[in-house]
Amino acid sequence: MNIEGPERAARGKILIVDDTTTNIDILYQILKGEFDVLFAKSGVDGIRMVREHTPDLVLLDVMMPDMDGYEVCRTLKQDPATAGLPVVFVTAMGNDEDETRGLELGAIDYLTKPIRPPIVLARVRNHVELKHRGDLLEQLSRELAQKNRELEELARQDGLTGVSNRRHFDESLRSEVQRATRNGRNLSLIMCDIDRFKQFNDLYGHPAGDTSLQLVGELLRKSFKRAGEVVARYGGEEFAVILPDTSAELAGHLAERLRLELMAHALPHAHSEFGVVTMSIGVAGGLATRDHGVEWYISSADDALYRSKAQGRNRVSV
Ligand code: GH3
Ligand code: MG
Ligand code: MG
Ligand code: MG
Repeated sequence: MNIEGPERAARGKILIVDDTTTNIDILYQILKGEFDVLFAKSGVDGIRMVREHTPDLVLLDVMMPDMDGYEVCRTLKQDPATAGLPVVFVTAMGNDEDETRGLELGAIDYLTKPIRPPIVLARVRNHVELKHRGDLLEQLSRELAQKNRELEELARQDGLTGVSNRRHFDESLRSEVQRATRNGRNLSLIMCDIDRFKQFNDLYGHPAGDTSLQLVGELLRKSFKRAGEVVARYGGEEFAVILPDTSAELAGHLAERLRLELMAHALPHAHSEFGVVTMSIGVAGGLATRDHGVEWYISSADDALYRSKAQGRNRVSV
């Protein structure tokens, strides 16, 4: 982004808060040529206008009847939404104590009367310029943070199917096993492998194979979207699902439903004994304990998957 961009070109917006009309008018005359000028005649009104109009700078009188300038400044600085707004005191109270107090409350500047117009104008210009630069930096860092989040999200995804990739799966399983062990909770793992997929590719071509993988990924994503559930592409045509707080029995039912849903999609597969694309599924689960670590989940789900293959494919083993 260009630091000389549109934000820079916008006129600064100044809010004058002063209970005396003459003071407002003097400042208005100095600033009106270069800035949009708003005014409020009491501290309470001033704070309301800051929230409504988000000015770039506040010129704040100290002595006002209901709520003095120090109190206004303190209020603005305490609210995160207005804390970054530069406050400049403009006051007849010119002794060191008053000025110190104003600056210690967070004011960026302290101008004493009588007002010297060129000095006021030059200082206001500088403060508004700094405020604009600060705003721009803040916006940039927000955009960067957003981009960063998007990149992190991408780094967790499998490029073809959009489900989690193997790396994210490994991390998630490790932390879920730890969590379930610590809290004595159920945890289940589902492993799915598409049946006769090599033949599918050979018969229909690799691009059609990719499309089928995408469909299976989408089916899995739709089936397991509760918070904490992780759907991942474990390898080529293998998918895995982590199910926190889920018993093996329930995971088995969910896996069976998934198997049937894929069959219902009826993707033709002429070289399969079922005529359509199917998958074999293995489920491992139960209470996580010290004996049931990450390796146990993986090898148990793998063993169950192997049984499904050996017993004729297109089935779920727990
Ligand atoms: P089984 O029923 O025993 O699982 O047989 P299978 O053919 O599915 O198993 P095998 O492991 O022999 O073959 C897996 C095939 O999956 C091989 C490969 O062509 C295919 N495959 C793996 N990754 C991809 C991919 O990203 N895109 C496509 N189109 N095919 C893939
Ligand atoms: Mg006053
Ligand atoms: Mg395989
Ligand atoms: Mg396979």
